[in-house]
Amino acid sequence: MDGIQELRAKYLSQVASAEGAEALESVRLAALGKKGEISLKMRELGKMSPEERQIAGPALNGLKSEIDAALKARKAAMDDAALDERLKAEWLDVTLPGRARAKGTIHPISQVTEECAAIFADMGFRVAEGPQIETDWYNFDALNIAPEHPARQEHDTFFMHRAEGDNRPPHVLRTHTSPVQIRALQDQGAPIRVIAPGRVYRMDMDVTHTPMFHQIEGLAIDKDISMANLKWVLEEFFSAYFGTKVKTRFRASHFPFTEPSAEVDIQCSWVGGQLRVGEGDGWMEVLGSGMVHPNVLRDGGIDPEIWQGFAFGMGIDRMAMLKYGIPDLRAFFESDLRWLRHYGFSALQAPTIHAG
Ligand code: 2NL
Repeated sequence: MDGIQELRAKYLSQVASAEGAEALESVRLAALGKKGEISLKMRELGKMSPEERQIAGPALNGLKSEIDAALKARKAAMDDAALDERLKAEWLDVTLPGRARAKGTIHPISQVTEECAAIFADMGFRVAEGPQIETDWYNFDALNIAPEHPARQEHDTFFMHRAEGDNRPPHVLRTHTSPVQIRALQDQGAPIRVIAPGRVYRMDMDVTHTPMFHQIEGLAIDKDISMANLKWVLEEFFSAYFGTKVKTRFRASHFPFTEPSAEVDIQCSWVGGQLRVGEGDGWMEVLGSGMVHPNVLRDGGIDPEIWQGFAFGMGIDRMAMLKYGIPDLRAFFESDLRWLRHYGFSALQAPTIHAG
């Protein structure tokens, strides 16, 4: 049949020179599409005589297959070339060093809380937790704090607002973590050994006070717990915390919730303007403590004729400053650098920890 060779040459050359998938598709449509040149020719087969058809039929079919194969081959070649391009362009050097990320560190208050909890855990104390919004019964009455005590005045404590006619018992932001220990005593009974770390709130704001701070209290109740046990536990604690033997000094004091009560100092000295804990003949007050008052034991649901024990409370913020080298509360507020160093702020160097 005339023209087959011409068609063949025309379309094979168009396939060979087509650039891109769209151009190739246009060639396919022009040759093999519904209205393509070869398709139209095939439609004409029906009008031919059987002899003519016997020649033209196979020739057109052969041409169709040949162009089809050429289209597929060209498509495959173009895909290969595109893949090669991508492989060249998207090359990744997996041997390059990673990009270092600035890491933060645990907050000093959290770190010190965990350190303290771990030391007391070794002496059999478990961590107890409780609400930061307390009833005034748990925060005050249960601790033998009389209604006329100054801490119970609006001036010193954050009282929750009550709408007119709301007769629920008054609630406060806890002023110490003692209520946590009352709840632990009620829930678990005696004997008991717990510590209660957490946030506490007092209406105080000046250069040495913030309205929210952190406290850790401890409570040990059994049948024959004494002040001697208290002194041993505290000396063990301070020595472990500061990493050096630390002596304690007890001074008689008064708290409504303990009787007798003692304020506890730790041994320290000042060398070249730097505080050194566990050295020398100076003393620094760090803690309040005593034997739990019988009224408080009763409020905790246990019989003071059978059970007795000690309790203590100290400030976590202060303990953090002492250990991480902030000499007094004012330095904490005036010098952020030491805290930033502790946080691992990358422009600064590692913290220097000194004790003893
Ligand atoms: C201080 C004084 C203290 C307590 C806290 C306490 C708890 C219960 C019963 C009796 Cl459940 N006492 N806690 C006892 C003595 C002192 O803290 O000046 N802290 C910084």
